[in-house]
Formats: sequence, structure tokens, C-alpha cells
Amino acid sequence: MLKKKKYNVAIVGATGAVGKEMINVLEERKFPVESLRLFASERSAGESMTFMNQDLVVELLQENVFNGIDIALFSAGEKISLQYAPIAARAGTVVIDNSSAFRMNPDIPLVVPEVNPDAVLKHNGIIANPNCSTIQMVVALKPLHDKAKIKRIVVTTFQSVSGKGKEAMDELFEQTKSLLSFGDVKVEVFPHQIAFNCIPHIDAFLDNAYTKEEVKMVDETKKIMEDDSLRITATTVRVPVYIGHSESVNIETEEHLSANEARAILSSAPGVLVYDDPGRNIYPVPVDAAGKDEVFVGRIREDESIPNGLNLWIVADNLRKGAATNAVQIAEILIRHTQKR
Ligand code: NAP
Ligand code: 12T
Repeated sequence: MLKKKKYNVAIVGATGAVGKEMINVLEERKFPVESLRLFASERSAGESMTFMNQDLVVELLQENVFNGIDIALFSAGEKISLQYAPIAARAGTVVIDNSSAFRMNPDIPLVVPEVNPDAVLKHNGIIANPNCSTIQMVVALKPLHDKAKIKRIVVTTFQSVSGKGKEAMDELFEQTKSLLSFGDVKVEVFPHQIAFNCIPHIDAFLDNAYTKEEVKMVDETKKIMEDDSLRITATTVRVPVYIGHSESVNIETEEHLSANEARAILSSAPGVLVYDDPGRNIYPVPVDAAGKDEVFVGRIREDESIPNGLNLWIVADNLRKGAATNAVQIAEILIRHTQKR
């Protein structure tokens, strides 16, 4: 990709929960867009969406659409990414992919700009955006790892329904509405009723009794932090929240780190806001994190069961920092480093 004043950008999956947020984030961050093209399936092709006060018509995704596109943000699922991202890359487009298709491919960078920005430059046409739950955790843990070397992470997530897309958000709405008027519950998107419930099952189960979502958190964290010696275990839970994932995180460190030291480190960490004043009921909650780009951290306290342990509560908007914002930040690094010719 050559250095330009403005770039031809595409969003694949523009009508989805993440895709819509990508349009918002490009606009809000004033990304230098020459032209924006929006792609989806035949279900939405022909619909119109707004970018910078302009109406844009959603186009049908096809193999020949990528000529002349500099950067494509993909968020239409793993299958579409596997099929179309290599085609786009061959046409000279740099793909920033939100799906799990390429994240653990050793030749493809997996990037969180606050943690491993330089990995962007090693791309061969595709850059992977990590899982939403991984992104918010590593933004908060990397500065603590740099200071005290994390040995082990035990994480439990409380993930919102928007992580599973627009149909999942509609299912929470319909079930809640029906139950509040004494109607029946239709279960279609989630494996159980999600309204007024918690489901310890995100993505498919594997042979070792973990879910894919749990394994993504383990593997992606090691790749982004560039540390295979980290020991990590995860339990991922769906909760009836629309937007914003929360995580209860326990870490054990090599060096001692007091809660006050951790609070000070996180207070000056990029992309992090510390909300931690229990006396005034101040701690992060998903309703407050929704619509924001920062990762919020609170409930910072020492784990009194071991010499060097801390507990933290980490919350972020899964559609923004967990997906769209992180992808656009990667694009910003990319254009900052493109060759002047
Ligand atoms: P969603 O709300 O269900 O949206 C899916 C999008 O993909 C829609 O725009 C849909 O278009 C489009 N699409 C589906 N099938 C297509 C096809 N055959 N051809 C072209 N477009 C097609 O889902 P979402 O929550 O936005 O998530 C989409 C992707 O992002 C998934 O890969 C998911 O794993 C990933 N994701 C990543 C993170 C992260 O952790 N970074 C977070 C959330 C989601 P129509 O309107 O035409 O149906
Ligand atoms: N199944 O990007 O259901 O790998 O919340 C993100 C979110 C996969 C992913 C979810 C998922 C991903 C979900």
C-alpha cells in the first residue's frame, strides 16, 4: 500500500453489529477516507447507510470488488473471511479481519495497538483483530506484566449478547418482552433462555470440555503478549447485558505488586481508565462503558491467599475497543507507516 492523503476503504459486513460501529468509528476518529464502500449479503444489498452525512448504498460482496480498495475492515464471520480475505489481499488490499479465521496463523500479525503495535508492520496483506474478551484483558494486563511479570491468569468473563451479533440482541429483547408479559420464550440464537439467565457456554465446545471462546482467550493472549510461558485458564459466560463485556481477573506475578502500585501503573497506562473508589460505589459497569473506547478497571485488590496476587474487574465496550475501535487503530498505524514513494 502506498502513502496517500486519503484512502479507499471498504467494510465487509457493514450492516452487522460490529460493521455499523466501524462506520461510526471511522467518522469519529476522522480517518482519512477518500471513498467508503459497504458490503454485505443479498439480505441487505441495496439498503442505504450514512457516513459523514452521505448516503451510501450497501453492495453485494463479490470476488471482484476489491480492485482499488486500500484497506478493508472485515466483520462478516469466519467463513466469509476465509473465502474473501485472501482474494482481497491478492488484489493489493490490506485486510484487517475481525473474525477468528487467521488469528493464530503464525504468519499473520494479531494486534492490540496499546500492546504490540509493531507487529502490524510484519503483515502480508492480512492483519487479525483479536477476540473482544482478549483485547480488553491484555490492554489492562500488559502494563502490570511489564512491571512485575505475570506468571498465571485466571479469568471469568460476563459477556454481553452483542458479541454474538444483531440477531442475538433481538433475541434478548424478544425474550425479555415476552416474559414480562407472561408469554413463552423462543430459544433460537443462544443454547438456552438468555433473558434473566447466565449461560456458561460461548462458541462451540471442544474435546477438552473448554469452549472455543475460552481457548481463544488463552492462545491469543500469549501471542499478543509475546510470552508462551504465561499460564492462563478461562471460563466464559454469556449474561443478559446488551453491550459491554466484564471480566473478573486474578493474576499471580513474579514480583510483588501492591494494589496501590497496580492502581498507579494503570492510571497512566494507554487506553485504560481506573474507576476504583469502593467507598463511593465507584467501579466499572458495562452500562457506563458502552459507547466508550477505553478499557475500564476497578476492584483492584490484593489476593490474600498467595504472596504475589491481584484481583481486578475489567470492563469495555465489546463492539468498540473489542472490535471496531481496535480495527481502526490498526488501520491508523498502517497508514502512519506506509512508504512514501
Ligand atoms: P452480525 O451482527 O450478525 O453481522 C454480520 C454481518 O456479516 C452483517 O453485515 C451481514 O450482512 C454480514 N454477512 C453475513 N453473511 C454474509 C455473506 N454471505 N456475504 C456478505 N456479508 C455477510 O455479526 P457481528 O457481531 O457484527 O460479527 C461479525 C463478525 O465479527 C464475526 O466474525 C464475529 O466473530 C466477529 N466479531 C469479532 C469481535 C471481536 O472479538 N473482535 C467481536 C464481535 C464480533 P447482512 O446484513 O446481509 O446479513
Ligand atoms: N462466538 O471474534 O459469541 O471469535 O460473543 C467474538 C464473539 C466469536 C470471535 C460471541 C464469538 C467471536 C463471539
